[in-house]
Amino acid sequence: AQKGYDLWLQYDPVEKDLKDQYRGQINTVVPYGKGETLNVAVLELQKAYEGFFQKKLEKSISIGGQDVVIGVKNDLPPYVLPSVNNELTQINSEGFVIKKIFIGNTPVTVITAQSPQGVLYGVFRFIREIQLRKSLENINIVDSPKIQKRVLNHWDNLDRTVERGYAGFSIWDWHHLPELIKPEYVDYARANASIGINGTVLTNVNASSVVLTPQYIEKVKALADVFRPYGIQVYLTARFSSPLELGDLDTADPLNPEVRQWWKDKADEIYAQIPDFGGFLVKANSEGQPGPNNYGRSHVDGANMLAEAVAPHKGIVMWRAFVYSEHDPDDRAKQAYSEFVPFDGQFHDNVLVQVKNGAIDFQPREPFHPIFGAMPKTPLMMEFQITQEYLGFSSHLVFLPKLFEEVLDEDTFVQGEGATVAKVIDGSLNNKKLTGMAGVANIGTAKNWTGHPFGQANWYGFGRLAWDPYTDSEEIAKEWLKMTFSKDRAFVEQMTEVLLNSREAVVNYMTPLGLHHIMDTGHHYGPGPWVGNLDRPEWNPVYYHRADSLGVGFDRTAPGSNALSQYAEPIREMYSSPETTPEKYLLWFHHLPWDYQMKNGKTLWYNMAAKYQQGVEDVEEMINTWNEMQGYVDDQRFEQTQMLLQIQLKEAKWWRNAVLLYFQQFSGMELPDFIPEPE
Ligand code: GCW
Repeated sequence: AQKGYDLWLQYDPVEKDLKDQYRGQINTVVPYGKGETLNVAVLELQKAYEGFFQKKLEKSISIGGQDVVIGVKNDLPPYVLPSVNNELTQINSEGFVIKKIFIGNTPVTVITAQSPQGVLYGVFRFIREIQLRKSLENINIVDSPKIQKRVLNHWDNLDRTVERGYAGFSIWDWHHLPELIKPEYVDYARANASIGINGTVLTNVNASSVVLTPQYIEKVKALADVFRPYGIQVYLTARFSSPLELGDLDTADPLNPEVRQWWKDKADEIYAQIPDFGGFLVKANSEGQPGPNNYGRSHVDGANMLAEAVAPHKGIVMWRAFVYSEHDPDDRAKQAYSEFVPFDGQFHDNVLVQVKNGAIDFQPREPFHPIFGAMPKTPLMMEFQITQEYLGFSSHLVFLPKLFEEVLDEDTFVQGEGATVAKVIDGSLNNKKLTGMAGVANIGTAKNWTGHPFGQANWYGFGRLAWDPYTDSEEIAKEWLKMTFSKDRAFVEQMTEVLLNSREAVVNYMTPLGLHHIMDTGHHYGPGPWVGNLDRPEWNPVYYHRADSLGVGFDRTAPGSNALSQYAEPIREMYSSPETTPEKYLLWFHHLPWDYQMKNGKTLWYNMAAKYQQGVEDVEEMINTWNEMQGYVDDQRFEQTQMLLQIQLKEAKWWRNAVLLYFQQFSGMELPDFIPEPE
């Protein structure tokens, strides 16, 4: 069988010397309460136990020594409650408490929460503690998610192709739904619940209105029924022109009463089938998608209309800020901010404005999006891309939590120092009542879900950061490696280094020093800095690097596009001069001469070459380390990764050679000696 299907939920036998110790802490499971979420929690614990100890975990109805008591607070027996009451006051509706307590002289482990979902998260956490070989002896964990809506965005089409998907086809088998429920659906839900993901948008943001027909709503309901026990809400993308396409209306104008009624009716129809339907995700007036602007209306008009339709059902609208158009050729990076910031405070309470992490498009590195911090009265949702559209698809090993962490940790300075992006997103900066984080999924029909075995780490890491955006990416790397491959120290330490360096490696060999969007066009795979013939100026790599004989880079300071003015002080001032701009963002904000002298005293040209070379060497190092890991990993994943790393090395060289040779025409400078002759 193909390795990797079980993701990080491999419940392999616990080592002999630890087995008794762990088993001694888990006698039977004693569930209190009822309901399908509690049921799946018990089942998961039993499944894990059986894997760890090859023995069935019995259920009992009364508490004995070393039992695991699970249930929501209100269902627990009165003699258990006092020992966890204090902890229960510290958690939110989805948080949990895992605590070793004594009832008289009887030691038991309690897993409790305010809601069944919290209990399920607690059970998964308890299992993880065993997977990570942590002690259960005096276990006392109190944890709550810091962000409310933790959702995957599937860019899955109804014909099962996946936009920017590199792991096969869509896992949603629409053709056989609603009757055929595949085991994958359950395992998908388990995996998501195990990391706290509580929502999934099933369909592509480039949406088809067909999914809103009764025939499809029935299919969506079938999936929602599978996911519900796992605390996962289902969302759909809403194509703005749906009333035209499905509703016999001749307009989709959001201020037209018939259109408004159409959406209300549509929402009612969906909620009649799926009472806990999450709501809509909308891409409007972006890349040719229809939207309120088509009728001379604003994003607020559009978003609020949909928000009103789902509000009676407690639904939300996630309205994307990813907008740019060919009519504003000056600088694409500025457009979302200029279009959205003036509307701050005008969106309804159940609208989240969903903003990509950077102002261009999911590049290997971008400065944080200037909208973060600039809309204090509007709930803003982070959109990360887990699928590697611009980062080597599923061929390259890139550990994205490092990228996500970098963005979340950036200081927007909007209210003085310490106003990090994470604080904008978790709502703490401006007391936002609705919070969210979205990740564009990298999941498909590949037998290991993500194509590249290490792509799983990015799904896992996204979930962990959506739960707690302050989590250290190093911790995530270690957890994932231990649960996915091996707990051996030597393996974990060396591979953690590989994961943590892999993000900088891809930046080095693709777009160092603030370069961006120089991938070949359309598919975005491999280098294409020379492309300049596409109709829309902002789709051309030459638009972004602006190389000429005088220099390279995009001047976004005042004399240039002045996109920099969208950031707060002191960023604005610091980045206005190349000397005080972090070198990682240098060419994002400045157009500089090829012989511009950098901090190390060498020229820009030299440094650029050095970065590309470094990127290649980074991959070589990854390969060397991986080759030493053979003893820790099954042959299948070992060899698969080994072969994929060879692709990555070949392509790192491709990038280096292509970009440097292309830019050399402009720089007219010699390549430094460390760049090898082409093979
Ligand atoms: O990243 C770009 C992609 C498009 C995508 C768009 C978006 C779904 O190239 O494929 O469309 O962004 O995020 O809407």
